[in-house]
Amino acid sequence: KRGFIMRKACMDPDGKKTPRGKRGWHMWYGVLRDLVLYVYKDQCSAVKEQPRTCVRLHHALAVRACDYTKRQHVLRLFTADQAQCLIQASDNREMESWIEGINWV
Ligand code: I3P
Repeated sequence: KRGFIMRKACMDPDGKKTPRGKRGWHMWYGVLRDLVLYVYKDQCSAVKEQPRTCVRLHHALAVRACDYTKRQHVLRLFTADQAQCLIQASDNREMESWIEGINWV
């Protein structure tokens, strides 16, 4: 699974709230592979550069973010290090596909 996503950090590792100034939405190109969500600037960088971030998905959980109503097609990703982020997909089908991908990698 791969594609453009919007991402917003909520909790840093150890469940600490992400500090102000770092909670904005940003667009990234995500690649799901081998229990990791690799986060790249764009499609091109995914081929030739190191990822900006690697989100480890072992013992992670993705659920539709029903409590987040400011945007549509948003999922909440809980990781084993107790970090949390929101990911917005382009439509509902994409969101379901990311949830499935993350929960079943
Ligand atoms: C954040 C940015 C986010 C906003 C967040 C702000 O500021 O405006 O869009 O989240 O609100 O802190 P910054 O870019 O300076 O980090 P929402 O879009 O969800 O409102 P928050 O403090 O409630 O997380």
